[in-house]
Order: sequence, then C-alpha cells, then structure tokens
Amino acid sequence: MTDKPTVSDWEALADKESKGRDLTWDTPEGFTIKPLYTAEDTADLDPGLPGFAPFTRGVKASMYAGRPWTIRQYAGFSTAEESNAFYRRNLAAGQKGLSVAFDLATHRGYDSDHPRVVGDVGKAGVAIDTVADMEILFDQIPLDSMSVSMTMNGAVIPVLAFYIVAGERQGVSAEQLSGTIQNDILKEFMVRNTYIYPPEPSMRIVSDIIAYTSANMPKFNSISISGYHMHEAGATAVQELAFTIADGKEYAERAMATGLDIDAFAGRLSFFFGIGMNFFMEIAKLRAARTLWWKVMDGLGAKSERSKMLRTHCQTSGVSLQEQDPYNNVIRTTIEAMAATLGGTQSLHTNALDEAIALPTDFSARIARNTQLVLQEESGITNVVDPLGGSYYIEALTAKLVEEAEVMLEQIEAEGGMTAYVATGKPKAAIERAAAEKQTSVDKGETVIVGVNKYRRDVEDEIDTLDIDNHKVRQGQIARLKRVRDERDEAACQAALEELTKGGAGGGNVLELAVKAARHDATLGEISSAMEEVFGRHDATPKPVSGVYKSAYEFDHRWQQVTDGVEAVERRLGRKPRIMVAKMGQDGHDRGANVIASAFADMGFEVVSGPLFQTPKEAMAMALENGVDAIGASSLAAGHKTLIPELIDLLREAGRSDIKVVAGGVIPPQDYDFLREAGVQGIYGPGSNVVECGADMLRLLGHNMPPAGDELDEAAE
Ligand code: MLC
Ligand code: 5AD
Repeated sequence: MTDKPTVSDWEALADKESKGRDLTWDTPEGFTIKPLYTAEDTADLDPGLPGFAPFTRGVKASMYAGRPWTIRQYAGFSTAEESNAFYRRNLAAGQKGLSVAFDLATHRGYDSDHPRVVGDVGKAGVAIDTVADMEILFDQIPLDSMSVSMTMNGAVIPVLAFYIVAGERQGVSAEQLSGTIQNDILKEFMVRNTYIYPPEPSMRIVSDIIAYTSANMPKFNSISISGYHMHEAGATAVQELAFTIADGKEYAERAMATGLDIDAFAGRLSFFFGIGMNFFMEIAKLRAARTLWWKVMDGLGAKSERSKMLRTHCQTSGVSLQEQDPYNNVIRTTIEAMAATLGGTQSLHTNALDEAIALPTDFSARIARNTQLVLQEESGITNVVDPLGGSYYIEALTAKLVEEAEVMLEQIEAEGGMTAYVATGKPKAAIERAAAEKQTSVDKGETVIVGVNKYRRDVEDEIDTLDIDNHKVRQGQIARLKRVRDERDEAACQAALEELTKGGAGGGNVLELAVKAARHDATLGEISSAMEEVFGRHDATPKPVSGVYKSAYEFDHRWQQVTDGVEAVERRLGRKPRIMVAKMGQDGHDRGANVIASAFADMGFEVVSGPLFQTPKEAMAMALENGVDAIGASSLAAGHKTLIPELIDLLREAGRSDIKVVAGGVIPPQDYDFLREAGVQGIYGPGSNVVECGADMLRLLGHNMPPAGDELDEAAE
C-alpha cells in the first residue's frame, strides 16, 4: 500500500502538469489565491453553528430551510400610479417584499416643480412630493402586512414622515409598519452623493430616526448600512467590509451618545451589500461581515444576541452588467444571486438584464425576479443551511477577510472613527483608486468581460427599453402639488413647518415634527427647506485621483500614441487641451466621471471637474470661464435627453458652438440619434475603452489620430 499523498506531493504533481507556470491569482484585495486549499488552511478555524454567535454561518438556526430569503426587487419610476401598478403586478408574480426607488428630485429634497430638477422628475425612480403621492404608491397594498424598504438618505425625514402618515390614512399605526429605511448618510458622502445637509446635522438626523423608530416602530429597521454603493463605486471586498462595519459602529455610538440603550435599537440596524462576480469572495464576504459585526457590537457592550446579528439585504452588481451582448447579464446575475444566497442574505434584489441601458421593463423585471424564484423553488439551495460551511477555500477566505478588514477598522479607529475619516476624503479616494485600477485591468484585457473585451460581437441586437416621458410626469406632479397646496389648512401647515425649523435648531426630534407637518400636507420640498434653514446645504466637487493610468500604461503603445497626440495639440494651441467633465442634474453617480477625469489628466489633458448637481446653465458658465475646448457630460440617471441638448443650445446662444460636447454613461442606443442630432459629437456607453475615448477626443480637437490597433480598441462607440 502506498502512503497517503501529502500537500507537497500535490504541489509537485501540479507543478509538473502546469510546467512550472505560476497558478496563483492576485485579487483586487491584494490576496494571493492558491490553486488548492486543504485542511491545513483551516486547521485553526471554527466557524461555529448557524443561529449562534458569532453568526458566521447565518443568523438563523434553520435559515432558508425554515423561511426562504425575501425576494425584494428595487423599483420605482414615473408617477406613484405607474409604480403602484408595477408593484402589484410584481407581487402577483411571486415577489415577496417591496423596495421603493425614488427619483433624484425627491432624494435631494426638491419638489417636482423646482427649477433645478426639470430633467430628473420621474426618471430614475418615482416622484413623491406629498403624502397624497405616498398614499397612491401603496394603494391596495396593506401596510400592516407588507414589508417596505425605502432607499432614502438625503430627504429621509419627509419621506419617512409621509410613509407614517400614509399608513395612518390606511388605518395602520406606526407600530404595525414593517420595513426598512436606508438612512445611511455616511456612505452618501463617500460614494452615492444624494446628501442634502452637511455631515454633522445629517448625523443628527440619523440619530433622531433611530430614537423615533425604536420608541414607536418596533418592527421597522431604522437604517440599512450600505456597502453596496462602495462596491459599485469600485471598492474591494475588504474596503466594502471595513467601511460598512465602521459606518455601523459610528451610527451605534452616535445613538448611544444621545442616551439610548444599545439593546433598545441595535436589533433593528440592518445592512446592505453588493454582490459581484468574484463568486467565492462574495460568499466569504457575507460570512466575514457577520463575524465582524458580532465582535464590534459585543465590544460596544450589547447584551442581547439579536443586537449583534448582522441581518442584510443584497443586490447583485450593477457595474458588472454590460451594454454589449446584454443577455449575458442574466447569467452574471444568476451567479451573483447564488453567491448572495450561499452567503446567507436575508433579502435580495436581482438586477435586470437591461441594467446598463435603462430601467427595467416588465419583461426584464420578470426574468430578474424569476432568477430568484428558480433558485428558491428548483435548485435545492434552500434546503441546507450554509452548504459551503467547512469548504477549505471558503473558510480560509472568510478568515482572511475578517483579518484584513480588522486591520482597516483599527486604522479608521485611529483616525477618530468613520465620520472624521470620511471628512478627510481618504476612504473616497481609496475607493476611487481601486476603481481606476479595475478599469485599467479591463481596458488592458487582463480582466475579461465576455462580449466586451473578448468575444465581442460584430453587430449588437437592440433590446426594448423603458422610456419615461419626463415632461408629462412633471406636469402631472405640478398639478397635484397645486391641488394639495390649495386644499390644505395653510396656516396650520406653515405653523408646523416653523415648529420643525425651531426643533431643528433646538433639541426637538425632527422626524416627530415632520410627521406633524406631513399630517398638514406640507410638501417634501417645504419640509426639506424648513430644516435647510438651520442645517444649510452641503456642496462638494469631485477630486479625481491621479497617476493610476499613467503607471498602468507605462509601456503601452496605444497610450503612447494618445499622450503624443495630446502633446502635439498642446504645441499647436500653445497650452494644454482643456476638457471639462460635467455632472448635470441631480445624478450623483460619479464613478464614471472620476475615471474619465483621472485618465484624461494622466494622458496630459487639463481637466476641469464640474461640481455635482449643476444646471446646464451653470455648466456652460463654468466651461466658458475655464476656456475649455470640450465638455464630457456624464449621465447615469436618464437625464441625458433633457440636460445635454439644453447645454448645447446654451453654448450655441453664447456663440460658442466650437466647444465640443460628448456624452458618457448609461445611455440607451435608441437615444444615440436623438443626441447626435442635438449636436453631441461622441457617445460612450458602459464598456467604452478609456484610452480610445482619449483618442476620439484628439480627433475632435483636430488631431490626426491613427486608428486603434487591435480589436480591444474598437470599444469607443
Ligand atoms: C427569517 N425569519 C425567520 C426565519 N428567517 N423566522 C424563523 N425561522 C427562520 N428561518 C423571520 C425574521 O426574524 C423576521 O422577523 C421575518 O422572518 C422577516 O425576515 P427577515 O430575514 O428579517 O427579512 P426581511 O423582512 O426581508 O428583512 C431583511 C432586512 C431588511 C433585515 C435586511 O432591512 C430589508 O428588507 N432590507 C431591504 C433593503 C433594500 O431593499 N434596499 C434597497 C436598496 S437599493 P423579525 O420579527 O425578526 O423581524 C439601492 C440602490 C440605489 O440602494 O442606490 O438607489
Ligand atoms: N428601478 C429598478 N432598479 C433600479 N436601480 C436603480 N434605480 C432603479 C429603479 N428605479 C438599480 C440598478 C442600479 C442600482 C443602484 O439599483 O441596479 O445599479
């Protein structure tokens, strides 16, 4: 009988098979993944049992064998009527919980009749201005039994107040309401950008909500501490874990500082993670997150086990989905959904296949929802708790993530906690650096995306997309706003708003005061303004990172051609060519704009980054002031058909049609002709190669640029 083979025997055999090739893999987290994991990697590890501390294997003992995860699809568009009809169709077809997507005007605290939001109303979500809208949104949906998540952070006070009052008008008391409000402002300052007030008053709002819900809404999750948006902005798994857990700790400490007992509120803190394509890493990430949270809450003195359980929603990754060959997205979403469920999520949203192009249609929403139904009903995944527990690789990865995230958590602690750390801008910059590195790896073909930088099709099929008549939605909202204002008791409404302002300045609970104003039909804009009077409004200009592209492309031939081209244009102009990257409307998604700004700066362009939330007029003024040669407008929230043509018209009126305008972001191909006719000279969807964007820009500026050399470089249009 021969001896049992050892790991060294395996190593020798594998080395021979692969002829000495290095089989390890370096992840964006900086982990070197080996081709084999064995009992040696997990000898010191004990993940425990599900339902018991530290909950690595799941927060419930029976997990999905007892109750499957909640199929909770995030949705909202156009009017409350249309979104309500969409929700009811989805519930009838197997969805289990609701999740409301609000439009950007609502997020930023503006009523639909505000001049800054002309292009945003009803576009990226549903327009909600008053309790009347909220009542329509939940018409025939019983709020005493349906759990409702609302993704709201900036205008969180009026929205939660409207929800409470809409419940009252349905005959449902606050204590019966179950659901979740996102209410996670720290990540807004880092990545999502739908804040309204500066950080300090924003943190006060979070604490007021935790205090109010813990006293009055026992079934309602007061916060959804979100790593998702960091993930989408390009964060590594370690960054997503550390920053999210540190955010959670900060919220818990703030609430404790107001005198609340930790066990009175901690059981209703919930989480939200993004799930991308690194399958095993994502499963391990959720297991690591639970382990980390248990330790943090135990450290803060929580006694109840429930306070130390990390319960989470997950959403499959939007940025992993592509405009090219979009049916591949169904496959990607399935893989990601499996990772979320094998990781033990409580609730899940699966993205639709048209994610990179527009909001879901009924067709694409059905496929997305059915992905979860098939997993629940057909795959057998629900029958066994934490089926990957004990896998050498999964357990080793989980432990490694915990260890690395803890190092980062200590650094954050040394910086004085997450609010102070966010204020330094360091976490935002770290995420942007990781994003730029990922983009470079895709552009260079090192990270493969099927149908984009490999196996690309010559001709793409067009798919049907949802188009919203933003003008019609806005007119309808304006009419309803007028009706509500005409019919309400104006004096009582104004008095309640004044109380809110006073309470904001003093020690009142702003949610409690806003509920009173909402009962008198104060609008979202009015409630937001009443608080803005004392809190002020927060402004920020993106500060893109520099040097990532330059170092990644140091020896790249095409990069050299582009940088040579920029120098040639510089010699001709007697100065560097100047590009403005503009973000117009209330769309705060700035990952793409930052990637472009940092890459173009590295190419040698002078880059002017416009602040977020400009009107076309403000963008034009800034462009003229800075003497730019071209403007790149980045749009990810469907405002492109209104805002970009307006900018071009304004430039024409100013006699500056010589300034070239290009557009990038989530733009359906159906809109390309419309934009070109409006004067847009280049359109760059997701999957565009950044270096080729630079080459195109040089052509626009009159430089004779050689064509791209290989098939990778065709990506630019
Ligand atoms: C669950 N339960 C069980 C059980 N499993 N009971 C017995 N045995 C089992 N096996 C119980 C739970 O304890 C709970 O009761 C109840 O069933 C519901 O289960 P849950 O697991 O709490 O699920 P759910 O209600 O869906 O809550 C999940 C959540 C919550 C805690 C994560 O916060 C949530 O729904 N979040 C969704 C957030 C969301 O949709 N965000 C969208 C963001 S989109 P009890 O009594 O204990 O509560 C976005 C995009 C953008 O942000 O940027 O715009
Ligand atoms: N309806 C459905 N999904 C949406 N998303 C954003 N807005 C909506 C909406 N109104 C999804 C996309 C995006 C993520 C932030 O949420 O997947 O990537």
